[in-house]
Amino acid sequence: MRAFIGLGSNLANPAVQVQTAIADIEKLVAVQLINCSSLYKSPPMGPQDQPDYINAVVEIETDLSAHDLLDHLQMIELQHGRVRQRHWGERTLDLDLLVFGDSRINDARLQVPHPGIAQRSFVLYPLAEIAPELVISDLGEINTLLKHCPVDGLIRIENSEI
Ligand code: 5RW
Ligand code: CA
Ligand code: CA
Repeated sequence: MRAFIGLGSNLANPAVQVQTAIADIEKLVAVQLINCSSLYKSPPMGPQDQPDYINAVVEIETDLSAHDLLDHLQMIELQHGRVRQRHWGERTLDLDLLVFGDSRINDARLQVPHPGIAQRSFVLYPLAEIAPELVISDLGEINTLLKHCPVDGLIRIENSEI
């Protein structure tokens, strides 16, 4: 199955957190890394008294089920020292399963496509960078979503800045 994962961090050297998390995802058995967006920096959504975020999106191919993939992603979050703090607060690493083939999943643990995709520039722009032709279940063409999503202070980071 082809899947897309959103990565975010705003603590403990966010760019390094995101880059090492991409390497951790690549190391998973039954997961192949297909493509990787640039890193992006943006002001926090949610509480404003927290550091700016670094975000990226990766595309993978996997034989895992969506829920087994989620287990692995949550394990990687814990390995990066993620601790539950306030709602929508700062975190060392957040991994969101954005898209899992054409699947629609709605249960207590997992909502796919991720409900925030269309409203969050820090998800949509990196996703469109690596999958400009993507059509998302229920949401439609990525380029149409992009046209309706303000940039919201999102900046693509050049490799030389990391
Ligand atoms: C809360 C996401 C409200 C969108 C959240 C909302 C972020 C972030 C969060 C991230 C940026 C969840 N995660 N802000 N805020 N990047 N820039 O990855 F509308 S908390
Ligand atoms: Ca692998
Ligand atoms: Ca999350």
